[in-house]
Amino acid sequence: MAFCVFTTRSAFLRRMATASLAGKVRKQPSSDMAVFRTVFQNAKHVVALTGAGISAESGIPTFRGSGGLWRKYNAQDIATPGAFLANPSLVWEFYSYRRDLVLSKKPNPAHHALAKAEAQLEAEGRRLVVITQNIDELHRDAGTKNLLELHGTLFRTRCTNCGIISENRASPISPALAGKGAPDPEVPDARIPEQELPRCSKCAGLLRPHVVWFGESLDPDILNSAQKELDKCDLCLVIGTSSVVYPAAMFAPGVADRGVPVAEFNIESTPGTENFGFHFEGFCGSTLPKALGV
Ligand code: BJW
Ligand code: ZN
Repeated sequence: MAFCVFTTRSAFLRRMATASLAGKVRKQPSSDMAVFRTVFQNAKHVVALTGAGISAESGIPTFRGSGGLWRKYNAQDIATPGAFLANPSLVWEFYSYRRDLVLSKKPNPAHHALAKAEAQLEAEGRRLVVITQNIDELHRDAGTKNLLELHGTLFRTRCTNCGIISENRASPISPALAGKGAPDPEVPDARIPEQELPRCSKCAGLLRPHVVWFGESLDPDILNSAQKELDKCDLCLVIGTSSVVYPAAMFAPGVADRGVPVAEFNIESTPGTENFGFHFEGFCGSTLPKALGV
């Protein structure tokens, strides 16, 4: 087996960057920022896949872990069609609380870094697109233009009767939800009658949040667009996601499988980490601006 000695740091960096560009994914992900920077500077088409962790430093709780509890419920137990069918009042309280919380929050340096990088790359004839699982619209607020929102948004409703989708940023979204939705575990369920929950202005049907719950299909157009970006990208960033929810969880491993470098930014390892060439542990509000040089 050939034994190779790199005489200078820059020779080593060049070799590593070439290896990464050639798609060699090592078992132990690298945390070498200088090597990543070289890969980033050479990339023509970057996909950033984001999850709840990118908004954590804006003060929005993540979905899993201790922050994911609302009252005594796991957030993932309420984000289901079954929960809405059984208790639409409870589910609307949960979403009403999150709408109000998000309306009071701003994008953080990680959101801004992606938006700035997109603009910089575009000026150089390169491309960066954000595929987000988040429903908080903070990427839009930061100025990201190339954006695919896989799981919908908190600020659209869909009528369960006629299917119409509408923008809605009202607070409260219906008078009966005013002051409701407090996350304290002692707060009792408001048990709002269905007629007083948000209703359709066209047909008076019950509205629901236009988000994707467990067991529901993602919008096929958005999914197709995401797949096209993933197929074409030559660098993928995976930021603040636990990589456990499908189909998003298979996006980055799929990119890595075709030999494209993938860099994960998270405060901890995830089930995806071992598939990726780079792992930058820490708050993405600090690591990402450094990595993108913005
Ligand atoms: C930081 C940080 C900082 C913190 N800096 N990092 C294949 C196999 C097995 C199951 C399935 C499968 N295909 C489909 C399924 C079923 C299901 C699924 O995936 N289940 C798994 C749990 C096993 N998927 C679906 O049902 C999807 N539908 C579908 O595929 O339809 C077809 C089909 C259906 C059924 C069977 C087969 C096929 C729909 C999924 C919809 C997900 N919806 C939600 C709710 C949206 C609305 C809402 O928000 O209320 O989306 S669930 C929830 O999870 C939300 C999130 O977008 C999503 C992902 O969570 P995310 O973003 O990763 O957040 P967290 O909290 O998990 O992680 C945060 C991370 O940040 C952590 O790693 C932290 O360490 C990190 N972090 N601070 C950097 N400062
Ligand atoms: Zn309607």
